[in-house]
Amino acid sequence: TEFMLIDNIPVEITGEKNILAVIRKIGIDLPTFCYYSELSVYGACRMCVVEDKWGDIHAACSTPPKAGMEIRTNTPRLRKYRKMILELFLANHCRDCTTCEKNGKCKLQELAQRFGIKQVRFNNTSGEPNLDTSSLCIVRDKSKCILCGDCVRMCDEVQKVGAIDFAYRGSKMRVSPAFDEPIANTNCVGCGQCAAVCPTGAIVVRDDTAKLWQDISDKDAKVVVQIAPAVRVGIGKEFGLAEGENVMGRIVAALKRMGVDEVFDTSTGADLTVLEEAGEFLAKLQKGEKLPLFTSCCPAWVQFAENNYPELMANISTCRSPMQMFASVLKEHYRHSNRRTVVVAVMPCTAKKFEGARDEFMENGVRNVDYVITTQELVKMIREAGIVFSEVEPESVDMPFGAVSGAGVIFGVTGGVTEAVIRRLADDKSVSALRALAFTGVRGLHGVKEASIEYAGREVRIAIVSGLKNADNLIRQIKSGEKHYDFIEVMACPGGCIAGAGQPVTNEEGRKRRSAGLYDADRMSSIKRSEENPVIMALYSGLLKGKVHKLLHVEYRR
Ligand code: HC1
Ligand code: SF4
Repeated sequence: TEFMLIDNIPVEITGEKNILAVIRKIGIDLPTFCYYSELSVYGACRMCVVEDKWGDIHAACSTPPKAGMEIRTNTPRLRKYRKMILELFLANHCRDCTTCEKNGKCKLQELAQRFGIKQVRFNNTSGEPNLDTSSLCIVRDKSKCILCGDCVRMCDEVQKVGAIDFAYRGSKMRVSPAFDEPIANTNCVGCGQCAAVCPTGAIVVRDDTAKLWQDISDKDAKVVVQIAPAVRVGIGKEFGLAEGENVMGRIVAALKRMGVDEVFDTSTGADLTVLEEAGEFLAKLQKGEKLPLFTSCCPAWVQFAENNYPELMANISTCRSPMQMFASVLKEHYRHSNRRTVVVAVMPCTAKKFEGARDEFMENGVRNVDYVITTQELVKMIREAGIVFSEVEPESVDMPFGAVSGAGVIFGVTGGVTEAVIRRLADDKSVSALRALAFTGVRGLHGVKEASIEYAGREVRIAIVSGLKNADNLIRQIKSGEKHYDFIEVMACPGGCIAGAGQPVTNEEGRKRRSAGLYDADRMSSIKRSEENPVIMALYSGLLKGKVHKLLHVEYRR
């Protein structure tokens, strides 16, 4: 075994790529702006500096550990250095902190406080807020960017989109889309992952809460809310509950207290998706039509395919996403209501804001989903309403759509859609067969998974990817003939919707807990398969009669 000394403590080196990881292992929270273990090392912010025994200074993120190394993390020189860096950042940063979207969650604010910055010795050169509000999903404010490049690397390395990059040099350097275009005019797919890693308020999720407050207070509006699967396990921690705890009942109750009329579960929509998508897959399989079939519930993925692989659109399921299926059902159901029906979706996702606004999902100029509120926005509304979330008594969702299956709930984690569809396809409906599905390779948070099942005497090959770069790689392998699949699930956010950019930001451990929260909900659900959901059966024999294609399917045109 190899050791190094950190602040005189011997620490074992166990394959860490840099000394930052070794330092954090012993409970020292070395500050960084530009380091994420899942992104490449950029080494620009210099906050993670350490001193060696000769007094030389190194950035811990870009220095590999060596046996016998002696490192100090907290010397007077390092403290002075860090303060200086922070002051330089602050000098070039619009400091309207009290009205900033990121107030209270900003890394710069946090570190300035932690290092006791009371004044900044340099003139402020940032200017006024400088907003790009062109995207329906995210808002950029150039005046708050500290050039850490986290967004640039996320967009390029994890999402393979590359919508933003560094432009200009020296003191003019900034992060920007090519040719300084508004972000909406680029190939941005609205996944919001750049906002999820931005340490300041330079990229944030678009805030649509004002619309909801307004509709709630409008007596002529009937406000109907649907809640996505992943939201229930992503929100509790914000209110002091355990990360990953399923708080669906509290969310329903909080929304009711805020004044919304009806609350439903998007998992009901997911059950519809399972039946439709399984049907579509079987039809293709039996007719020998072109496979693979790609899932279509992730709007960032759909847009990515439209931008980069238009020829694949014929392979993407025609199923609307659960959110859109449920919304068209809801609008149909309340068609004759004497009030204007406003369908709001609470989603873990920023791209859903874009999906809801697509032309394909409008009827007579009216959107099926009137607007989307992310989990983060819901948190703000609950706080604004003064609701003490941890003390709210849970309530159930409303009738007549008040039933969901466990299959519909696990949609929120990578592999969930696939498992739900396989449950539908499996001939063997026994409990043990259902349990065995969990071990076919569909579960877990890996970015690329493979599984295979037997169906009607043949092998069905399945791939499950999250993170668009993983999707891109897979598509290349398919095109080159290296890989063959029949069914492919794609989610843009690494880990699936539980790690959506609309959720409160979390880490790997948090993603595991959220995922476990959804599988727990499935285990506790007495309805495991979508086809066993009585609401779905009633819909097919009622409201959906003769309208399945119109309400549940879509042809993307762009
Ligand atoms: Fe998702 Fe979906 S699972 S896309 O991740 O298919 O957003 O949670 O609502 O529509 O159901 C998101 C989550 C969500 C849809 C469903
Ligand atoms: Fe890139 Fe996603 Fe951010 Fe758009 S929203 S700039 S695609 S990371």
